[in-house]
Amino acid sequence: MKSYKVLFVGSPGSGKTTAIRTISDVEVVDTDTKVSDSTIKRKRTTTVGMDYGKLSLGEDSVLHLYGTPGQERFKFMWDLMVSDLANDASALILLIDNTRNYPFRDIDYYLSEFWDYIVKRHFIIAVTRSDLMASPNEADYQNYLKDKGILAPILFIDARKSVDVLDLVVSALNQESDIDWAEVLHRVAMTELKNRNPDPNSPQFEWLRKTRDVPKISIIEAAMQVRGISGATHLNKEFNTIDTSQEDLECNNLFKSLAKLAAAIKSKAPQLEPVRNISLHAPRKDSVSVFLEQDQSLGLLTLPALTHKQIRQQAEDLLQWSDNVENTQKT
Ligand SMILES: Nc1nc2c(ncn2[C@@H]2O[C@H](COP(=O)(O)OP(=O)(O)OP(=O)(O)O)[C@@H](O)[C@H]2O)c(=O)[nH]1
Ligand SMILES: [Mg+2]
Repeated sequence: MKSYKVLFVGSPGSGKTTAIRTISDVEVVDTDTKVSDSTIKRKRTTTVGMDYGKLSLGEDSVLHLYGTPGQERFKFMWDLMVSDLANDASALILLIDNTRNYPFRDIDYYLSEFWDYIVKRHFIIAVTRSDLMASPNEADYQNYLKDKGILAPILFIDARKSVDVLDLVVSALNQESDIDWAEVLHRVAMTELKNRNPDPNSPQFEWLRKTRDVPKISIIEAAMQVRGISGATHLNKEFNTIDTSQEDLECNNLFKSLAKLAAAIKSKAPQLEPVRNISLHAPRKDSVSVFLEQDQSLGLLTLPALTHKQIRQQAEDLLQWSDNVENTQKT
């Protein structure tokens, strides 16, 4: 039996679990858990263990599909998977969510995180959720990669559609000419119509079960699990504290003042773009940053080692997970 492996990586909500579920012959063991108790703007669950699925490619070959958890706080899993389970994978598929604030920045981030892994394997970029946000378009992505000197196929897909995900897999395994892709496609389409049975013999099954039991956590708890963040405060639209890790009242008040400053700038200089982030940096001290959205703000105290770009990436990830505050308070 010939066996192939591909690894899916990408930002939270980019569709890794969905893609694997869409084409797997076996039920994908559910290691998703509800996202934080200040809940969810983009989706209700996130992967905490990993995704594993399996697709038969004919009588004597099989494809194993692995997906990493997207959230930074589960990053230890990335290293574990890259060095172990998916070390002999032949391709890395990077899913990019086109609705995120800076999809190109996501590409840069994953390129640098997985560079050593990528250079030895097929590398494919798949852009998801472009039905919800059309820009950047295919040409934009191609130009961006060309400028960076990266040669990688770019596919625009809907991770919920088996045909689209299979296209990705075909591209990932394109050197394997002895696979009857038409047959695989037909079978996957048929399976979509049937109920799928769990495969209790899968060696990952037991392992995955063990990784399931993760308590629900809030945006503040999630923030505190990110390397380099030493304090966090979540503010509502009126700049009142929803939740905080900070005992230090002075620092909390500083977050509030910075958030209010942004509002003041907006009212005093309406011709300017609204300020979305204010940061105070001192070379050897913790940085104080506030990230503002329409209905909420997140204040972060971060160690000097973290660059501003890293802090921003973390704040974006965290904020994209928390529901707008009005909704949260209603429910
Ligand atoms: N509209 C739209 N929705 C999509 C598309 N691809 C995926 N989705 C949806 O986006 C969500 C993606 O969620 P997941 O598959 O859980 O994302 P993930 O990458 O596993 O996220 P983490 O486990 O948190 O890292 C699901 O609700 C999908 O149904 C797409 O192309 N268009
Ligand atoms: Mg997932």
